[in-house]
Amino acid sequence: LTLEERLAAYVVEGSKEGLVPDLDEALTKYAPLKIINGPLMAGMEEVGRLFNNNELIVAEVLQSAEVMKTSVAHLEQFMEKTETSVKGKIILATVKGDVHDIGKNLVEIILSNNGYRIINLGIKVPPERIIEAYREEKADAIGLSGLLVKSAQQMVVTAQDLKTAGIDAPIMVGGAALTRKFTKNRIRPEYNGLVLYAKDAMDGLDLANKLMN
Ligand code: B1M
Repeated sequence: LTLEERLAAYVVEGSKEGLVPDLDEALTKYAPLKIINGPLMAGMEEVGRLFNNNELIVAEVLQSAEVMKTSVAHLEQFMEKTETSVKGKIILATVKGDVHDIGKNLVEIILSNNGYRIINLGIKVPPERIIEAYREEKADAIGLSGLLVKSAQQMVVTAQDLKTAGIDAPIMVGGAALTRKFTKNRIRPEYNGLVLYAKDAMDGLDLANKLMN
């Protein structure tokens, strides 16, 4: 197998044997984020496909998630960091009912490496908790992540609850089941502030930078 194929295979097989040396070798060729978005994400896509076809069970997908998390944790130290004063404070949460957090945590890493203070509320976060944290932290924006189809609907509910609570701070939404169109047609009409769709973590950073300028 080529290096790229091996990296994808660690994720698919949920195996860490030899992972770190291969990540280090990949770092001599690619930037950390390229490794994540390239071979590691390709592995995750394959895991999703196999899982969908009932060829993997949840326990195996969890092991794949572990490999992804270990990889991201190893690569993080090599990511570019900008030493700026804090550009803004952003609340981040995976919405109620959803446990997927790899993408959200990647967004946290990218934003915090680029001058943002992130309040990461974790997974399965109900709207009440987001409202409370927003008020406590006096945050500049709120980031919602969710991968399940039902999470997209939960984002609509969250936006409605934030609106009812009188909050109109910008919201950034992202995650696999979400689309720009759903964001525009279904979430935006339920909210008084800006609702921005981010297709990936770098897009999230670009949007945050535009917002704060
Ligand atoms: Co689950 N899962 N899972 N899963 N899982 C999916 C999402 C699924 C598509 C797999 C499939 O069937 N093909 C499917 C969803 C179906 C649907 O609703 N359409 C699914 C399912 C069904 C489930 C369960 C229901 C399975 C079950 O129990 N029967 C269950 C759900 C439990 C729950 O949430 N209540 C479940 C559980 C799990 C595990 C726990 C085993 C594990 C998660 C571990 C963890 O996160 N700690 C898991 C995994 C790993 C996946 C797949 C395989 C991979 C997800 C991932 O981590 N991708 C996934 C299939 C797939 O996506 N290929 C799948 C890598 C990550 C970096 O990408 O999160 O998309 P992603 O983030 C991207 C962008 O989306 C974006 O930036 C990132 C890239 O830069 N982004 C943002 C994300 N959030 C953002 C927020 C932003 C900005 C950008 O701003 C705020």
